[in-house]
Amino acid sequence: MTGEDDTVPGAGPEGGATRCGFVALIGEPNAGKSSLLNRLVGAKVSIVTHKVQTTRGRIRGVVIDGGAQIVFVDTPGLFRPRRRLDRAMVAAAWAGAVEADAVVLLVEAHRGITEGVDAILEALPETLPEGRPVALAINKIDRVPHETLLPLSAALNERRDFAATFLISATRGAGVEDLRGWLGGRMPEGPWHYPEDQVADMPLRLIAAEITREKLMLRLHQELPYELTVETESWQEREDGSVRIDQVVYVARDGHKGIVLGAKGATVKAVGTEARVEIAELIGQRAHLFIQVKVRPGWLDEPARYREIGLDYSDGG
Ligand SMILES: Nc1nc2c(ncn2[C@@H]2O[C@H](COP(=O)(O)OP(=O)(O)OP(=O)(O)O)[C@@H](O)[C@H]2O)c(=O)[nH]1
Ligand SMILES: [Mg+2]
Repeated sequence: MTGEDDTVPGAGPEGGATRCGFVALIGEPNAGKSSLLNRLVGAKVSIVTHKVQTTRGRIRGVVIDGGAQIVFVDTPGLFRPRRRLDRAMVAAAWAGAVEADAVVLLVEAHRGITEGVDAILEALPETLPEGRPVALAINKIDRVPHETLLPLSAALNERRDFAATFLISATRGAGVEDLRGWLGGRMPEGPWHYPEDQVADMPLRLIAAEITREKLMLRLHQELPYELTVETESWQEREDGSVRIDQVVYVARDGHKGIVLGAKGATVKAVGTEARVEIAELIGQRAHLFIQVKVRPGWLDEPARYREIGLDYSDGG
């Protein structure tokens, strides 16, 4: 993966050659990529909801397995994009796969080879450099009878010669350690990119904004979550050891502001409380969170809004 120059080189284990590499998690929206990332890393790095298109940018989680440091890249779901934001998200997902040392394709056990999975399988050979190992992870095995798994695995392996197949449950943890161990063994030799104790590579202000977006997504319905974005505007350490965080929720339409606020501000207040608790836990400090809701009709056409969440506006053009 390119663009790593700004990272702190970490020391590997004493003696012995270290290995380090990138693994991209790809799949349809809602396949469980972020759940798997969190499970692999053992910490909540990426937000998870029951809705599609939760992850927007590329989220990195870091883990050490034996002598290998594995940098997992959670990606937005792969689907047929229509809108600019969709296109930028899908481009980011494919870029994650192209730049990685290994790729894990997640397929949902209970849905099988959907049209979307079919399209991904079609696109893989023409998108990935030759020889790039792709592992198959059949996820959500807790949702199906076991006897359905072998036929699904066989059908998928007929479509592509996967380097390995794993039957996993990202939420329950089944099969996840095997997958991680296998990936660790495939990482190329090289120095670790991150200090040993680092689990994520994202600025705290972005993680904090993502946490608030997760709480909003869980409370709001229909198209609204798509049409909003959250940014952390300021992060001030206070003398008493607490931190004051100011965030803005941008909505695209006038009518949406009221929905985000809720009656007498009840919705945004509840969201703020939930987000504050989680942010405080994450940073190990008391947090004061202030959320403003602003109408910004054109935000979906503003490069800066894309940059803020780690996307390239021109990818959507
Ligand atoms: N039963 C079950 N549910 C799962 C499993 N893994 C993920 N889920 C659920 O599937 C939903 C989507 O999970 P995410 O991790 O957000 O999926 P994603 O692939 O990151 O989704 P996008 O970011 O929208 O592309 C959530 O409700 C998860 O709790 C699993 O192993 N078993
Ligand atoms: Mg996700």
